[in-house]
Amino acid sequence: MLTAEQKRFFDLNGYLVVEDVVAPALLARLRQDFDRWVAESRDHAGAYGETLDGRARFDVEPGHCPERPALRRVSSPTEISEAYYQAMADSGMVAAVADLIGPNVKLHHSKINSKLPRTTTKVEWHQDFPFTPHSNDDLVTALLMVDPVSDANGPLEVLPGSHKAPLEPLWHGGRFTGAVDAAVTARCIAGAVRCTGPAGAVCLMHTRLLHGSAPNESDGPRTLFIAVYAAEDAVPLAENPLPSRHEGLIVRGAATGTVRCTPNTLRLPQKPKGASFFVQQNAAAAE
Ligand SMILES: O=C(O)CCC(=O)C(=O)O
Repeated sequence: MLTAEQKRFFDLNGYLVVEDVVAPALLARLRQDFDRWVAESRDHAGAYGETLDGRARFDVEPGHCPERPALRRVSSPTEISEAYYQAMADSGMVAAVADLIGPNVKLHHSKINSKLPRTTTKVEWHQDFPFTPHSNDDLVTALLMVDPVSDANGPLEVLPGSHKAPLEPLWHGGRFTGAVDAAVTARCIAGAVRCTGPAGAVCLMHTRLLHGSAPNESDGPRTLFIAVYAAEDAVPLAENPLPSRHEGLIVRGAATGTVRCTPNTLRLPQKPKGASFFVQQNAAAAE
């Protein structure tokens, strides 16, 4: 699915935006399910629902209310929506990921990160690998744009090439903050590139790439369906932060039972106790 030039861009920069990976009919179903969840969220004052480990499936931002819903996270939507399952297991997104880390690819976890119009949710700069360490780092985070993503609605921002640098600690002062320190953040902001695109585009991101995102200051929503895929021979070294019954699902190729190890040194993460890592990052940022 990807051209040699696209693969070269990913190798060099650690990310790649590919358009039209999901057909308009599937995109419409993804949007319809999400709109229904936003409507349902109006009946809840805080995080609600339940996933495999007993934590809430739906997380809302502080200030969420029926008049101004601020649903910010749906965990493992593939378990409750055929459309999200299809996008995760059988779409152009999977084909593109397989071109990068195939031939054998499995799911690690999935989620929706939502920024409804003029909400305050932001994502502090971090790398994904220290949240989801594996025996090797052939992992790709695929962020599918369910809505058009523009400069104004809180796009994913990345630091190109940072996947080739050492891992940055997410532990500070004896505490897992889920974010890099202030000096690294300043470096990221100075070199940040925004990943924008039309609905149906996907941003493929290397698990070591530094990234973050700002609040949505526009009148349109920014809904990203995020699926984290691993090479089948990458074995998890920490508990899955979003366990689901689809964890380990082979989406391309076959199960070989092989373990491939590459050297990395990092402190193991702390699983969030709250409904999402937003709770973890916000608690640390507020101090
Ligand atoms: O929702 C976003 O803007 C960023 C997502 C992210 O940081 C992640 O998936 O690790």
